[in-house]
Amino acid sequence: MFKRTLVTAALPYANGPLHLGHLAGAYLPSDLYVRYKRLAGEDIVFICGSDEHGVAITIAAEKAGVKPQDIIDKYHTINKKAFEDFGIAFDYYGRTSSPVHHETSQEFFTNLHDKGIFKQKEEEQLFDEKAGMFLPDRYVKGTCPVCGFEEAYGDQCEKCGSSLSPSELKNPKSTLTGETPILKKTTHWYLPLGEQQAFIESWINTKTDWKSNVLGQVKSWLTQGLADRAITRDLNWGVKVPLPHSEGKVLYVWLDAPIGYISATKEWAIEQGNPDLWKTYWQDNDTRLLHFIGKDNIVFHCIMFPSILKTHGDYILPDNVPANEFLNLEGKKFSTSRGWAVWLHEYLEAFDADLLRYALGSTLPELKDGDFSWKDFQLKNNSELADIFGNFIFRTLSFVTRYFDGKVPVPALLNDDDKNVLAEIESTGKRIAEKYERFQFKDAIFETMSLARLGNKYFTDQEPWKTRKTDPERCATSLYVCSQLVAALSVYFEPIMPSKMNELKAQLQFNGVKWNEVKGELLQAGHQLSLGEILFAKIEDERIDAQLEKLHQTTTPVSEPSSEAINYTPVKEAIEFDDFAKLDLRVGKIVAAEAVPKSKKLLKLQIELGFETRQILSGVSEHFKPEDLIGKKVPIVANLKPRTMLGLESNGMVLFSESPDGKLVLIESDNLPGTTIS
Ligand code: B3M
Ligand code: ZN
Repeated sequence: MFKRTLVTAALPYANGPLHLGHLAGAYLPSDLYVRYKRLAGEDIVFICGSDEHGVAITIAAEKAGVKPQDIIDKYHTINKKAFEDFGIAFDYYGRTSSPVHHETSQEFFTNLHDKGIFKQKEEEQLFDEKAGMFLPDRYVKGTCPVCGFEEAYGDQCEKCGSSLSPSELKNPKSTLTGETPILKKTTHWYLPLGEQQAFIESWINTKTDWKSNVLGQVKSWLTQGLADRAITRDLNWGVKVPLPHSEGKVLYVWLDAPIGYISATKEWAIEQGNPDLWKTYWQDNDTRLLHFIGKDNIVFHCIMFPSILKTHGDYILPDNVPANEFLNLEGKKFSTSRGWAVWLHEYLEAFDADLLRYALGSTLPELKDGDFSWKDFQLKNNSELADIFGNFIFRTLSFVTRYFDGKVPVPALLNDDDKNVLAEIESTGKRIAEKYERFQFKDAIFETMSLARLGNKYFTDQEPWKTRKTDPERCATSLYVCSQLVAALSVYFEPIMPSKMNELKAQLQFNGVKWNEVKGELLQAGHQLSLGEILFAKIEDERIDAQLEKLHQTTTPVSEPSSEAINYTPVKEAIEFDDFAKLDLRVGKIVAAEAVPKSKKLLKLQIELGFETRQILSGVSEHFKPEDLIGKKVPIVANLKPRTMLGLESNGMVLFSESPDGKLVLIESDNLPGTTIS
């Protein structure tokens, strides 16, 4: 039996806003768990923070044309607030740029280095001479050796999914300058994970209660065999390698990020006025450590970080890593770059946090990928929250208000139905608790709603609107029972919908109780209620349609304020069909793109049309970098007479769409190059 629990939720990169996929992976499940445990009266601390290192940050800065510090400051603030607004109740939300974190990570590195754990290797890596820097994997693009995709990254081909190393790419190019990188010698430190294989295997074998999706992934890594992992990088952003002669080298972000859980706990302890308190949560065997993450982080939390903690020696290892699978959106993968996402801060402008907590919680991707759709969100809200739970609350409270002066009625003799329903309060509470303990949050939510369903049915069956006249004692007794049920639900629903339940408790004039005190009489006869506003209203189709429309229109991650009126360009004068038919529109694939020297606007594009490749000049360099366009399949006016600009021939025209703020947006096609558009 553990005396206390430390819960961590994956530290989101501070390189962009949070979307619903993030919430469904790590944050909503961990928050449900922590809120439930707090209600159960257990000692639990909940830690998270921003992951502010690595190329995720430097690439975002590069793209925005600002410094990494600007990016992390911006998104740390936005994400911290979005979490608060969504009701994620961290005890501490840290950030890995903090001095405490840099010190803690360096201490880990030094500790392991002094123990002689690391291997030092000299090797050749790609170097961009123009930019004067070694290129992280993500800064190299080239042709995938497996499938021939020309836009593969140095670490992965997004077309065929192969893991790559930058030296495997054919025709590698630096994404910073477009130059072909050279190979240059550099020294790095490696964590020889192979030496930990036996330990990890025997440790994982004790974890019989872990989720099957997590164990499956870990075992497949182990079957492949653990290899050396480089834990340093040539980069000027991150935690500096604390060794002499290591200028320009930082810790690999996946070495320092999980240590961020520890540094954030240290900062929390300082805030508590008890700076050593963090040790109780990280170094005492009576503490249960849980990492909530998404499935792409499993190897780091189940193999790499435990190896580091174990080798250091002073730390406990995770008791469980309840990782979730991925959430899709309307049947498609979330994609930040394509704007296929529902951003949390934008959701919160339109609807209450709690409605999403309920709807998303009911479809969490616990063992397999899940899907969020707006129609489903509406259905969950309307037919469960409004029609069942909300209806039951409102019927009960308004009836008591109207016919019993707002006071919980005095019950007469309880019959079997009453007793059965009251007994369900405690037994449902136990069933829900069991689900929480096993990280089965979807089921926990389902069980919780089933008690509301039971209450609603009981109310209907009891027909108090009739018994009020025919059998006043029965009427009073049934409303007494309903009042107890509503009070119980106000506790059981608290982890799921904390702010709505605060409103409900205010209407009940009820302070709430601990989880296992939800039984017997929660509201005494005569207790005064205070009916307030309806808690769950229906969501009309228009509001859902507006969200769907927005989703299909949005092409950039953070969309412009929705209130912004669009000035549509008037439709041009009508033309004859024959005029239109003269146009030859085709799908063309941009296979090369480069700036035209001495021109501010022009890009020189090579367009493959299947039957030929031709050159088109396009005045779009203020909107796209050449590398943003390569590989894209776009509409082309194929029969425009060739023109010469700045001494270069342009044979055709690429079509773009212009957004209200004057930005050009790609119109992409899935069809083959050369196919017609009509
Ligand atoms: N920032 C990756 C991610 O957001 C990473 C998690 C770190 S947890 C220590 O998927
Ligand atoms: Zn590939």
